[in-house]
Parts: sequence; C-alpha cells; structure tokens
Amino acid sequence: MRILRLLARAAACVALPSLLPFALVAATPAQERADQFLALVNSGYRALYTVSSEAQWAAATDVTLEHDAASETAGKAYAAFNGNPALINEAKELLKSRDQLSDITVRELQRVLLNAAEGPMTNPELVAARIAAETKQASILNSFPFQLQGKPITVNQIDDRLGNSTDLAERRAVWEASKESGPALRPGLVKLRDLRNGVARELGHPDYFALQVASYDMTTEEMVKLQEEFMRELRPLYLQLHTWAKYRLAEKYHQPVPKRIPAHWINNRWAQEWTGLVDAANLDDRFKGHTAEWVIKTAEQFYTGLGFRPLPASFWTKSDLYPVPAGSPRKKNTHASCWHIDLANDIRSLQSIEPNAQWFYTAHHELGHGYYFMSYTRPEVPPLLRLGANPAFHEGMGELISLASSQVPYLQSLGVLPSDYKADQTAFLLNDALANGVAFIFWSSGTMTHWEADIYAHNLPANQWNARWWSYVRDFQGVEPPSERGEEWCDAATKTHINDTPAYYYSYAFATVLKFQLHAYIAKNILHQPVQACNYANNKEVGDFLRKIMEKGGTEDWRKVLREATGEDLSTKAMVEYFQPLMTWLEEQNKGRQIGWE
Ligand code: X8Z
Ligand code: ZN
Repeated sequence: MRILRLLARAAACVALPSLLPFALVAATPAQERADQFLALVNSGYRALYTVSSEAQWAAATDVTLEHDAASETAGKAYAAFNGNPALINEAKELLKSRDQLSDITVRELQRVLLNAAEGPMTNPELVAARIAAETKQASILNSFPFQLQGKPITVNQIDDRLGNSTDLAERRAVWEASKESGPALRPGLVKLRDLRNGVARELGHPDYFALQVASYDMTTEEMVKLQEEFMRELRPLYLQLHTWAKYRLAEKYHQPVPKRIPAHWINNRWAQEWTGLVDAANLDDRFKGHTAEWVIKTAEQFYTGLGFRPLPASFWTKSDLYPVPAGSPRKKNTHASCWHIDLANDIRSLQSIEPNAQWFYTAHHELGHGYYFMSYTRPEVPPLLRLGANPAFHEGMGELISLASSQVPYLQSLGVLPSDYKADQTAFLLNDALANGVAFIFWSSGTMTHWEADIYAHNLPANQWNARWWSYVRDFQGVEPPSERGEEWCDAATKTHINDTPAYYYSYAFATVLKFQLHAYIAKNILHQPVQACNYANNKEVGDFLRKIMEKGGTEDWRKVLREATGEDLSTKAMVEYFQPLMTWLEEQNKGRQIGWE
C-alpha cells in the first residue's frame, strides 16, 4: 500500500465523529474544545491529503518534471497544514487533559501529532528539503532505465527471466542488471536518512524508525525484539527449508552444494520469496489462457463473494493496472500499490498485471487494501483514523486473501485447476513455506528490519551500508552475492520500500504472522476445514469476520482488535502449526545433510 508515507494518512468533511458517543451526555469542556479542533483538522487534513495524493499519483504513473514539481508543491502544502505549530501545540495541550476525553479523541490527537512529525513546520527549511529530496528519489526510482547487455529491459522481464532461465550465466547477468539502480539511488538515500531523522527529531522522536513504529505504540527496541522472536520461533523450520532448497537448486543447476545459496540462483531479486522450486505446485502455466483483466476482476470477485460491495466504478476508470505498452515513452512505478486518494470513495490501484501466478496473488493482496479503505470509510471513523489497526493489519488483510487465493479448492472453483485435480499436499505446503511465508520472514524480520534500524536508529555510516546489507543477507537468510559487492553499490536501495516507504518493512513480517493467525481462526472456527486446504469462496461469515476488523480502522488499539477477533495475542503458533506436517517431511528428506550454513 502506498498511502503517501511522506504525507501519510488522511482528513474529513464528515462532521464531528468524536461527538457521537457523547451526544446524550454532557461533554466536558475539554471534549468540546477537542471536538471543535478536530472538526477543523479532519477537514483540512482530508482536503490536503486528497490534493497531495492526486499529485503523487500523477507523478508515480507518469514520471515527468511537471508532475514532480506539482507533487513537491502539494507535499509542501500538506505539510504546511499538518505540521503547523499551532496545530501541534493545541493537540499537545488537549492531550494534557486526556482523562476528560473519549478514547477515540485521544487517538485522533495522537495521530495529529504523528502526522505533524512527518513535516513539522517548527523547522520549515528542513521539511522543504525533505519533501524535495523525497520527490526526487521517487522520480529516479520510478523511471530507472534498466538495461541488459546494453538493451532496455522492464522489471516484469527481469522477473520473468529470473523465474524461467536455467542458464546460470544469464541469471547472473539479469540479477546484476537488477542491481544497477542502487548507485543511482544511493546519494539521495544518504541525504534522506539525515533529513528523515532530522524531521522525526524535531518533535522529540529519537529517529525516523522510532517515528514509524510509534504507529504500533511500540519503541524501536520492542519492534526489533518482536521480529527476532518471529525468527527464533521459525528458525528450525527455516534451516530445514534452506537445506532442502540449496540441495534442490544445486541439482537443478548442476553445481556442487554451496554453504549459502547464491542470490542469482533464486527467482526473486532479493531472495525474499523462493518461488518455482516445487514443480508439483508450480501454477504459472495454469494462468496462461487468461488475461490481465481477468486477474483483477477475479480478485474483486473474491471479495464480493465474501459479501463486500463491488469496487467503486471510478476504480476501473482511474486505476493504472497494466504494464506500459512496449514502445510507449511513459515511465511509471512498477511496484504494486493501492491508494485511498480522497480518504473516501476514490480508491485506485497501480500495478503492472500480467496473467501469471505472482500477479494473481498480488492483485488479491492489493484489493485487500482497497477493501480495508472501503470498510472504514464511514462516518463513525474520522478521516484522521482511516487507517489499519496498525500498518501490518492493512498488509495482513491482503496477505490473508492472497494466501486464500492460492488454496487448491479455490483455484479449482475458478477453473484454474481442473475439478479432478489431485494436489500433492506436501508439494503445496512446501511451496507455501518457500514462496509465501517462512523464507520471507528471514528477509523481512531479518535483513530489511535490521538494516533500516541500523541506518536510522543507529546511524550506520554510509560507507558501511553495502557491507552491512550483505552481512545481514548472509547471516539471516543464508544467501550470498555471486561476487563481492563493494560500497560503490547500494543493493538495499534497489528495493522499492527502502526509498519510498522507509522504516515500514517489518510490517510485512508482522502481516505474515498475522495472516496465518487469522487464517487458522477462519479455517477452524468458521469454515471447519483443514488449514492447509480450505476454500473461503462465497462464505459470508468469513466476510463478516474480516469486515468487523476492518471497519474499525484505527479507532482502537490493535492488541484489543486482535484479541476480540481471535481471542489471542499475536503469535507465530498458527504459522508453526500450519507447517508442522512439512517439518517432519523435511527432516526426513534432509537426513544426513549438513543443516544450515554456519
Ligand atoms: O510491497 C508489497 C505489496 C504492496 S503493499 C505488493 N509487498 C511486499 C514486497 O513486494 O516486497 C507484498 C509482500 C511484500
Ligand atoms: Zn500491501
């Protein structure tokens, strides 16, 4: 979800929601004062969020100097409102009487301060410098001209070649081509590290990473510790998976078994998801007869089948869903995202959908954001709180539906798999672990989270960035580069989020754990089906369960939302249980092999 990280979150003309619970009892003077203040802030926030997201949308879907300039100007107007010192002071003042305010009012005021911290007008030069640098970085990222052997190559083509080529020399050349954007993005990222930290410190946050995890009501240390717990609990399974994968890949490429897996052996540019390793669960060919339009329409149907409304008509006219046609000079961001342009009904998605399994899951993921937006767009949720319970809940919804969309009975109901298809259960489970969950945790909780914590919270000198990146890839993921990568590279910056959604990626690890937890609840308590093979399709009770979580938006603490929905606290238990049958199988397969890479 690209919800304008820089401009973050939204505003309203929806009148005074915080008055509603108090309509029948006399409001305290503090509550009355807060209501008046928040009515103003919500409407200004929403108006400027809309202007700014429109401008950012134009810049992301058609990279031009004009669109960049408009986006920068709109970003400044947005910050001028949200970071206004009068607004900051009033929010702080009101929070001193928080015991006289409703819970939702307190949450709105806290959000006012978090939004202000993204562009505090207590230091206008710093904010202006940040917005200019963010705009420039996005522009370089979104228009980078990748080349292979001197010829232009698109990101989808890079992914296709890494997904299909069995020629290691070719794979290495493509992998190396995909890292060419790093040096172009490095200077901007070095500058942005300081600007982002400077902005965050202006309102007393220790650094930019701390500002982002404040959305979870957590500190940096708590978030990093949580991510380390995820890895600790999943490590035995990961070590088995890693071992199985490296033997499998060595066989595939006719190479000796390495200690760590060379990065270009894996289909994903960052080894974040390990797809295509399990032939019996490889569904790529099954999507060949379909169109990209079918992919996104089918994703919508998944949600309407659960009882959600169809997407607004404007979604179909205003979204940018398909790759730029060959030969078109237009440059656009190629990473999937979903946008809540006006914090009301203008919902759009930016994708480059092609009919294959990866885009099929991604389309289901993106619409998870879209349906979250739609669910909390209601008068009871003020624009300031039109957010997920936390960012990982937003990601988790899409991830959950993406997991559901990969289950065999659902694919059979669509005709992607024949109705008499006999799935090899172990193969599917193995593929899930490699491509949809376990390997991903060691990239997201490990490499991404630790590297970003280092650059923001621990001020890692820029001349150590690439070495640190690869030391994390080696240690957490057990993956190594095809050759030494010196500091002239900035391989972290080849990952979209490092540039335009900074200090956010732990949210995907959290979302992965959450998706297995929600999925287990749904399978056991609503569908009464086995967790590894169940079909959500057309089940309205599942829709009601998800809607109850989503329609709250950011009005309640995420811990409470999770406990009320599932009766549990956040835990990897469901994820470990989901893969338990696989663990036994892997141990058998890996007998006599050296496990891990140390
Ligand atoms: O960025 C995304 C989504 C957009 S919110 C496509 N994801 C992460 C990534 O691609 O790195 C989904 C899971 C991980
Ligand atoms: Zn997402």
